[in-house]
Amino acid sequence: MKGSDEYSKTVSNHYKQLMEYCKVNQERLDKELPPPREDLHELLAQRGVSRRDFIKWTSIMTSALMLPPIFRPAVAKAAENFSRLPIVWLHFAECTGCTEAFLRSSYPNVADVVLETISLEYHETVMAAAGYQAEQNLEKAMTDFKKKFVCVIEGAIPRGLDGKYLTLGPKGKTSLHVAKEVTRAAAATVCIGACACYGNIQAARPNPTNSAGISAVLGIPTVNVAGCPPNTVNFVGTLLHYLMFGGMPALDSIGRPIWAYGKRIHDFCERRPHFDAGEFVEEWGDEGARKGWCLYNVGCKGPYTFANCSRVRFNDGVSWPVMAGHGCIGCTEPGFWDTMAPLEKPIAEASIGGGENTVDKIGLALTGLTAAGVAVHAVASAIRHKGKDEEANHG
Ligand code: FSX
Ligand code: SF4
Ligand code: F3S
Repeated sequence: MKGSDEYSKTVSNHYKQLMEYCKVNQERLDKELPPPREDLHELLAQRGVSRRDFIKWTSIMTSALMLPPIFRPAVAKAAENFSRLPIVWLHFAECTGCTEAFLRSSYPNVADVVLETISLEYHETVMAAAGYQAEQNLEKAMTDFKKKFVCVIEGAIPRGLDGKYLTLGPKGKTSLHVAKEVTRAAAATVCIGACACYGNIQAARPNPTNSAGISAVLGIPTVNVAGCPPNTVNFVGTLLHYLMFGGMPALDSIGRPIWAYGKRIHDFCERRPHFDAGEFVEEWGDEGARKGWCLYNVGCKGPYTFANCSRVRFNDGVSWPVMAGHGCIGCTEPGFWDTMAPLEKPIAEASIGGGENTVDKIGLALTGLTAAGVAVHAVASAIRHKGKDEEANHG
């Protein structure tokens, strides 16, 4: 009993200190960031989103970020400050599905309205400027908000032919050149989507353009909001964290925020009881499919995939791939087109039947690897921050 009291006291003191840190940081940002471009509450009212929905959403985001309820007002303040954070959003080799996923919700929810307030200094899909004017806007944003803006990158970088597979703007700069230039001037770089994180479809075998993700190409640390496309909650949560604590959240060994990508899909899946009971869909449309049984035998890669899809779902919690009836294809994992193939069959046919054991062993091994990766990352970051300045990190 005494031990558990001690533990509660330690935890509560830890959160009090974190809260203090958050307050100091939010006060600093209040002084440093440009004034709000939008009044979030006015915009929420205009879009028909109630105050009650906003409060409910801040509670959901607080727990999604693995923070106790005392942080709810700080999350609300960070959301109100969203429009003050300058963002430069670059597009490289990708399908623009990430941007589309964020812009195309059928009805506005709180996260959509918060995203609507975002201060996009440069975003090729939504900005009116083109050609030289667009390039000037980018240069102006990099100067006006030097080391204060967040660079968001969607898409991989083709390295083949000295980067000439992808050129941008009237001067024909390669994506390699633009990425180096902009990330050097940014306070932080957030990769949105599997393409910018790890190369994705562009880098799938045989990868004729020699494409890869931003961190691998530039040798800089990036925050990887993985998924194809990623969940809006994971992007908004990452920026909320930045606006609360002045830095990016803790990352796993491959750059993904642990609060969003720290757990396996399989361990929170609503079909999991059927997996444990050995009840599997064997082919599309069979009786098992109608009964909502486990999709492992038709290729679900949930046991090998780390993400919060089964917990937070998509489109305001409406659904997610497995709920819609198709297995997870592992889109938050590096190289999933190659490593998770065939997408509609189990990776190892031999594991069917004895699957339970095998899959759980793989899951445990992966969990162990991620935990080890987290520890390695923490040590590596500490060394990096001790020994090098930010410029050096940008290589
Ligand atoms: Fe990639 Fe995003 Fe998949 Fe597409 O742009 S993560 S191909 S949804 O759009 O980068
Ligand atoms: Fe859910 Fe897929 Fe795991 Fe089955 S294998 S329980 S469908 S995540
Ligand atoms: Fe991707 Fe699997 Fe989630 S396919 S969206 S990680 S359920």
